[in-house]
Amino acid sequence: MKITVLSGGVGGARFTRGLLALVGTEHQVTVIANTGDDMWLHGVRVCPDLDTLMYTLGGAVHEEQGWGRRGETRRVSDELAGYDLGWDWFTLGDLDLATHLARTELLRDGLPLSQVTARLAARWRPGVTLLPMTDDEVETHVLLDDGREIHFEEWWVRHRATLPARGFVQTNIATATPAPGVLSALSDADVVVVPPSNPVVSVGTILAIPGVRDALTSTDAPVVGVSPVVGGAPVRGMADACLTAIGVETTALAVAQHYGRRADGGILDAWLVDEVDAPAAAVLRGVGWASRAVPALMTDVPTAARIAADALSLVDRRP
Ligand code: FO1
Repeated sequence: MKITVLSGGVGGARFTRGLLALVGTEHQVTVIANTGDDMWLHGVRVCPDLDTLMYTLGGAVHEEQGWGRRGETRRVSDELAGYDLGWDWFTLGDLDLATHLARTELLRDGLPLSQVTARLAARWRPGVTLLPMTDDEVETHVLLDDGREIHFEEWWVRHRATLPARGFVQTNIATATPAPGVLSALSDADVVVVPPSNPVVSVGTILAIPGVRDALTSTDAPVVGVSPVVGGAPVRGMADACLTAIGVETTALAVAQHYGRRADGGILDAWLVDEVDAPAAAVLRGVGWASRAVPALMTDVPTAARIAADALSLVDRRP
C-alpha cells in the first residue's frame, strides 16, 4: 500500500513514527514536509520540519523537545554569542549544526533541496521517502496587527505566538513548484493522511504550493485527517494562535470544516477526533463525513500506531 503523509514538525513526525510501527516495511510511506519554517542563519540553511522528521524517524531526536538532537551541546552557539551574532531565542546545537553545514554544502554544490534531503536522510534511514514540499525557498511570515511582518519562527519561538496576528504569507509562493515526486505521491497514493500537524502554518503551507491542493482534491486515494485539536485546545504547540489569526475556532469541528470535505470542494474525506470531541464526529457524520472519536493522544509509539490504524480504517484501508 502507498501511504502519503503531509507533515509539519513534531506532531506529524510522531504520527508517522506510529504509522511506521503499524505498517512496517512492506508498505511504502512518503512524507511531504513543510519547508515554510526554513531560514538562513549564520550562513547555513535550517529546515526545522525536515530535520524533526529525519531525527524522529531516524531515532536521534531529543524526545522531550520533539526537535533537535538527543545529547546536544551548545559550544558553537555560545561562541557565536561571544561575537554578538545570532539570537538567544533560537540557537543551533553542535550536532544539529553539522546537518545544516552538510545541507548548505550540498545546496551550494547545486543540488536541489529534494536531493539534499534524500542524501541527508540516507544516513538516518527514516523508513520513508522524505520530500520537501518544494525545492524553492518559501518562508512563512506572520502579518502582525501592528503592521509588521516577521518570520514565523521569530513569532513562534521568540514571542511564543503572543503577538496578535492577522494572517500568514508564504514568500515566493506564487512561483514555487512542487518538488519532484510530490504530485505523484498524491495522485498515486492508496491513501493520503493529514496528521495532527499545525493546520495553518504546516499543512496550510504545503497546500499553498501551486498544484498541491488540486492534486489532493483529485486523487483517487481517500484522504483522512487526524485532529490536532482536542477538547478545544491544540495537543501541542500554539496552533490555537494560528487558527485565531485566520478566524477559525480552535475546535476539532472547526478545523475539519476549515479543511473541508472533498465532496464540498475541500481536501478531506474523513476526520478522526479524540473521544472528548465525540459530538464533533456526530455532527460531521450528519453532513456526510466519515468521522469517528477514539483516544487520540499520541502518548507513545504503540498509541500513535493504534491512532494511525484508526485513521486508515476510517477510510477502509488496512495494512
Ligand atoms: N525551538 C525553540 O523553541 N528554541 C530554539 O532555540 C530552537 C532552535 C531550533 C534549531 C533548529 C531547528 O530545526 C529547530 C529549532 N527549534 C527551536 C524548533 C522549531 O521552532 C520548531 O521545530 C518549528 O518551529 C516547528 O515547526
